[in-house]
Amino acid sequence: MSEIEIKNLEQQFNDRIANDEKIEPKDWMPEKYRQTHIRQISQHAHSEIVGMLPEANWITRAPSLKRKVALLAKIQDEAGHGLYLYSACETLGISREELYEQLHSGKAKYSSIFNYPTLTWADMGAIGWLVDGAAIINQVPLCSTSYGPYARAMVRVCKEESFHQRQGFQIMMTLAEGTPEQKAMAQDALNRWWFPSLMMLGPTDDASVHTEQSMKWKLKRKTNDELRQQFVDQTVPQATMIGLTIPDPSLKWNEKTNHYEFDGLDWDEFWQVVKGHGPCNKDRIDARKNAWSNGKWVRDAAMAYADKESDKRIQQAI
Ligand code: BYC
Repeated sequence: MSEIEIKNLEQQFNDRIANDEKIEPKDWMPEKYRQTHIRQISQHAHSEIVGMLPEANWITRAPSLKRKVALLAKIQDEAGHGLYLYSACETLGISREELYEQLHSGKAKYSSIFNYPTLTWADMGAIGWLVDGAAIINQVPLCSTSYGPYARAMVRVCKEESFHQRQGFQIMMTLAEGTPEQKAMAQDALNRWWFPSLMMLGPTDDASVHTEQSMKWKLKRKTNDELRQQFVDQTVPQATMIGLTIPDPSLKWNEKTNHYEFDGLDWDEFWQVVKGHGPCNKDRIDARKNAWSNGKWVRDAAMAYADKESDKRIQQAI
């Protein structure tokens, strides 16, 4: 293709983005747009799948049948989200095997938040309330992201995340209204999950290498700091309502800006976790690698069955 032809295609592509048109898998797109989407969508898919592990730790210890059923349903939803997202990513020309290989080898990232341990039942409440709460704030704008398959996947994901957030908040509310020991357990979970949940929304805008380009392509519709502020403004009143204290002594309402001021994020800790040195990084990747190798016989059996069925159809057609 000549340089002029490429320039024309780029111009048409930029016009479509400016007009809020969706880009579809067979449309022409700049190579960097394709690669950036593979990076973000795959990272998102991996986060959903790895994100099942901290909660799976509590399935057998849920305090009642009702809680167990709700937790199981939530974890199964996360598996579904991972599958829609892997499928959306495959439309960009990368195979499922390559995506898993990137996760297992450490080439692809997944969300920092899932490298923290789940120590008590209250952590199931804190994850639903705070982690899924932060995820909704991040993902609602992604429903209008420019790449069609990603945007459509996010619509259903966001509906399910709302249920997850409510089930988490309901667990926290019940504990906060319970015995002093139960309330202390809820407060302890909030203390441990608050800052990692804020940092999950990504580095500050001045340290974010991808935001500027991703905003231009309408892959991201809000910056990391905008999302973080929205999360704090939304969540602080919820904590107050159930009688829990946000573990940030500098937190205060600013009447002029109509926003909370907050502090206390440990970015050194964040980058350590992102680089693989968090409390559970090794366990999480080992669990995914084991699931992949233990599932080989299932994949082989499914392929053998598909081949047999295909042979049968060919025989019938002859
Ligand atoms: N953890 O330039 P930046 C869920 C990396 S799952 C690890 O700001 P970007 C759930 C970033 O990749 C929800 N790494 O990047 C599941 C980049 O490194 P690379 C997961 C992080 O992409 C189960 C570098 O730092 N959500 O809800 O513009 C149970 C510079 O960052 C993190 C998504 O994946 C992090 N937290 O913005 C419960 C949403 N943050 O790639 C709940 C989709 C940044 O250059 N993703 N990095 O090596 C996004 O919206 C964006 O990718 C982010 C980061 C806002 C996360």
